[in-house]
Amino acid sequence: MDIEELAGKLAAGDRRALARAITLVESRRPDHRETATALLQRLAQQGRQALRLGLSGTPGVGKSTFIESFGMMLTGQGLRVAVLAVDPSSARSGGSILGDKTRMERLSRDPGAFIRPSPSQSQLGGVARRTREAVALCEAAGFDVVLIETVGVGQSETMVAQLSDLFLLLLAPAGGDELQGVKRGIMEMADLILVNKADGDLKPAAMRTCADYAGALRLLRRRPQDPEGFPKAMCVSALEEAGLEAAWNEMRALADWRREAGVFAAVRAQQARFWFAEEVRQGLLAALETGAAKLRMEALAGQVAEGRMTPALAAREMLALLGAEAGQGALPPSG
Ligand SMILES: Nc1nc2c(ncn2[C@@H]2O[C@H](COP(=O)(O)OP(=O)(O)OP(=O)(O)O)[C@@H](O)[C@H]2O)c(=O)[nH]1
Ligand SMILES: [Mg+2]
Repeated sequence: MDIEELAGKLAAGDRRALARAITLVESRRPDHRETATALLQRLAQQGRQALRLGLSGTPGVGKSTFIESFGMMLTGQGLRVAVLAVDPSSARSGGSILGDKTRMERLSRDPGAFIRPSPSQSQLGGVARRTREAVALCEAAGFDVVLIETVGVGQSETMVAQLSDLFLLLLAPAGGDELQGVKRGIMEMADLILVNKADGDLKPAAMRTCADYAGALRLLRRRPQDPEGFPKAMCVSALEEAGLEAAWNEMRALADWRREAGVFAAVRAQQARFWFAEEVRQGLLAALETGAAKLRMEALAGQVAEGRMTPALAAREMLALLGAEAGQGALPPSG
């Protein structure tokens, strides 16, 4: 595969080239991985930037419906929108994939939009890298907004927050008067809380929920990356396409403020550091899984069990071996 040609087509916004490049970064084949790494390094020099929006919410809260309405609104303004999904396979049932096809039907046919469903079967480390690289590819292809969706389970939110410029939390109107079981850590990551389904019979409950969250957000410690009034809670209706422009205006206002305050670039730099360290960790773990490493590990374990080596000494030997292997470019599989 010719990297120059692929990079050229990507820069021209060719969607088929984008799809091919994403398939390349998803591949586990070592030669593909090498090409992907070279391609990404080449594209990084171009420095094109999209606004990266992370979107999280529990199943059924309306993520797909929101992405469709919000995405259509953005393409209607002439913006190009890419949608990526982050779903560790365990979180995703077959039914909702089918549901997505109908719920994002209009957006998936929109020439200004690109939707990449999440491939199944992966561990979080692989998902993280694949998504991060797909984001970079979408940016290189000139998309203005990249939406990264995740179901609110486990660590995937932290991961998506580390990939985004703005993190949006989608909530449903609460039944009673207590706040939904949103973990404090997730609240603290949110830049904008969107209470969805603020329509019909649900509207009063949505407005109460929104007020509750606005109150809860005010109690959180002020973050250096926020101007006055952020993070914010707002009501939207993805179904009736209400409140979406207002939400977009808030996102833009926040992003503009952060750019001017130098926060935007600083956060991206911190994220790059985070992912570098993460890659190193993943690389070491992968090096531990090679056949040779497993054999050596077993041999050393035997020595330790027989009392001929201390655990510390054996571990030191093992780590020295892993370091040499990881350093030789034994790249971990990406899946
Ligand atoms: N009343 C109302 N219903 C909505 C709204 N948005 C979504 N829904 C409904 O909520 C249900 C779930 O919507 P989805 O968009 O599939 O939710 P999701 O968060 O993508 O769900 P998963 O993909 O399973 O995680 C569907 O029946 C939608 O029609 C809204 O703004 N108002
Ligand atoms: Mg969905």
